[in-house]
Amino acid sequence: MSEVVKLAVTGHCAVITIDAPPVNALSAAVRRGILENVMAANADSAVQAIVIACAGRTFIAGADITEFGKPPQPPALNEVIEAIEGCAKPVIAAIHGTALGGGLELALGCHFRVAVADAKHGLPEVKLGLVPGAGGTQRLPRAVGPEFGVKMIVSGEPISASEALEHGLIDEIVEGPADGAIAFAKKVVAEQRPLRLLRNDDSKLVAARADRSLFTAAAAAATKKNRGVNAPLACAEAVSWTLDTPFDDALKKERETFLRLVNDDQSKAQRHAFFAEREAVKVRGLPKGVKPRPVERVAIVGAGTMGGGIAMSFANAGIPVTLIETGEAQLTRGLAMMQKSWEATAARGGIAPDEPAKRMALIDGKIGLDNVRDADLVIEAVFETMAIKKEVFTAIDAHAKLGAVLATNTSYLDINEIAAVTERPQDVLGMHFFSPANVMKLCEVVRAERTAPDALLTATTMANRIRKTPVVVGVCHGFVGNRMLAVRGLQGEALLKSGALPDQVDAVLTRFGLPMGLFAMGDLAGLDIGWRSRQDRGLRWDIADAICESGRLGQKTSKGYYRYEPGSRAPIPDPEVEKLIDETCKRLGLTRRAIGDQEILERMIYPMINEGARILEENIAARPGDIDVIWLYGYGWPVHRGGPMFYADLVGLKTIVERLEFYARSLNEPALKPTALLARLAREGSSFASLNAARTAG
Ligand code: T1G
Repeated sequence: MSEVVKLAVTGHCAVITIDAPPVNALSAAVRRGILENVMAANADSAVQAIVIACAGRTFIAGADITEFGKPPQPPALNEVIEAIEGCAKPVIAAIHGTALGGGLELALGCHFRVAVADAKHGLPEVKLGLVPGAGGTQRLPRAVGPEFGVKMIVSGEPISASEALEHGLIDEIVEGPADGAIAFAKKVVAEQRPLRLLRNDDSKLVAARADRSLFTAAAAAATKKNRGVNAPLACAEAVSWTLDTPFDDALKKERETFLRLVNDDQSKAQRHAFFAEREAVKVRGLPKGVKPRPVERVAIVGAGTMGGGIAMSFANAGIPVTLIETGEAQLTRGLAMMQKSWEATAARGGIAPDEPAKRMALIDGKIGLDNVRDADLVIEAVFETMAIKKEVFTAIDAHAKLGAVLATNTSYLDINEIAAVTERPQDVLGMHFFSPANVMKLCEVVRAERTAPDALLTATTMANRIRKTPVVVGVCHGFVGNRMLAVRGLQGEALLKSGALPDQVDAVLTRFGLPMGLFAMGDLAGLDIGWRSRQDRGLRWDIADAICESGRLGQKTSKGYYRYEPGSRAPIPDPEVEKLIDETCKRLGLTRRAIGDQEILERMIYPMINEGARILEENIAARPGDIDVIWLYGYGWPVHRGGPMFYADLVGLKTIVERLEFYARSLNEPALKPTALLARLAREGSSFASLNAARTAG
């Protein structure tokens, strides 16, 4: 008898219940248990209908992703689904929580589907670099039509129960999943409803079969922005088989496609990202039993772009915020920016029309730092200079309640130094959000030397509560993300001196899959930020400084590394910049040369990987996967490439070490020499994945 799947017969209805926490994933044991119990119920003459339900928080949330890449264990999911579909008695799926992937595919093999009102239904395989591999590409379009089906499968986004009912994915919305399903089953039996096998129901395919353009337009719309990513196109192609390929043949092709993709590096990268994100939020090294402090109200100091975005993130999660500024004008401007942003989202249908007012009501605008007094968590987001941060933290320390967690949103500065101006360094830490703070998922939670464990846990818990991805990092200049970004920026400057131009470097990075190139991003953020930071630290970057000294500060001055037409953000290569680069290099006695794209890619990415290894050596990040998560969610690293450290394993650490040694020598740049950790892993034929496994929370 199965440990994870139970059968109970009440009246003439068999209820098969899957109980495999945390998400009832379709492990081999679950598949076996379902098959055994479906066969038993089907063979039991007293049973007139079969309900498949789940215990715990959700219906089956998919195949067990931890089994991928291992030898498949019988029974295959397709076999289980075909047994359900072939039952002589009605089989009803009782959906609650999230019916995803193989879970929804199993429900699609049932003759009927009912769901509770807040259930979600989706085929998110594309987010793992896959196609649905158990008939989803063929059954879902037969339930909802190929145009809506291709949109669901290519986006991977779940739909609500009401949408599922509207599109014919489910038959009824019920109160309690199992009880509702039993009641529905009794109706089906009483009415002697014919069993609906989606494999035999082509009624929703007729229109698109008659006019294929209906489908091709939907497929084109769904796949338009997936450059260089395999799964979305494969998903669209698989759905197209509903129009011209017999069901069983299409199922075979779907399986072949799935097996091809599951062994593809892109899917391995996306599965790595899935688990790395879940690993990163587990804070290592905390004493047993430590609990987060309660947080009812948050105070944000500073209503600028970052402060406003952070305040929005908390209000989005329904948490009251005191937004503090020093002057009325700044406060009014900050509140207006938030109101405008929410209204724009509501206008796009992103939130309900009454949400902007509800969320604004959660924001209490105040003048004066004494207003931090009621907050359990204070987040400072003021000007990025140490003097101002210290002044603000001295005032916060004087007014904040005992036990409040005091966080700074600094991007670079030394939090130990900030903590030292307070009487409570144990309550001080960093919460480094990424702009735009109400959109970007990443929050680097910076653990200072004296940060108390429960203060740290409070910050990561609150980041999770506002749907951010918190990654705990240590104190150093730039923590993890910006420290690696600075290394890339230095190489960008060096590449211009070697002979590349901004648009060539940026094109290599955007073709790699990054949302923006290095120089275009500098123009967007403002080149004076880096310029001031270099001046603070007595550093000179000849070309970057010459660009700034000529008044080219980026988009805000309509010119930086590029020029910009009035009202446009599109970067246009500017001969003036090429001239300035040439003049600077001549003045330095440098001879520029043609640079190949491969050299640009290597000199952009490999030094970042090297810096990531250095960060791991210094324990500024706990795991290589944490660094990947930081780059995936803070800088838009393409998820189908898994993150810088995952990508390093794909390239091979030995190759990276050899190339770094070559550039260190040929460019006479000792800083490019491989770090000890990277050299050791390469020498041992090891990988960051092995380091990840060794450092993953027990
Ligand atoms: N397999 C294995 N473990 C899983 C899992 C899965 N499908 N989904 C979640 N987990 C683990 C997760 O690692 C974490 O573990 C715990 O469950 C809680 O997850 C044949 C081939 C369901 C919306 O892509 O989207 O079906 O860290 O922290 O925020 O065509 O999990 O606690 O040890 O995310 O409440 C398709 C993936 C698979 C769904 C719940 N399905 N999961 O979110 O909890 S491919 C998916 C999710 C497939 C078929 C194909 C979310 C969730 P730990 P969590 P959550």
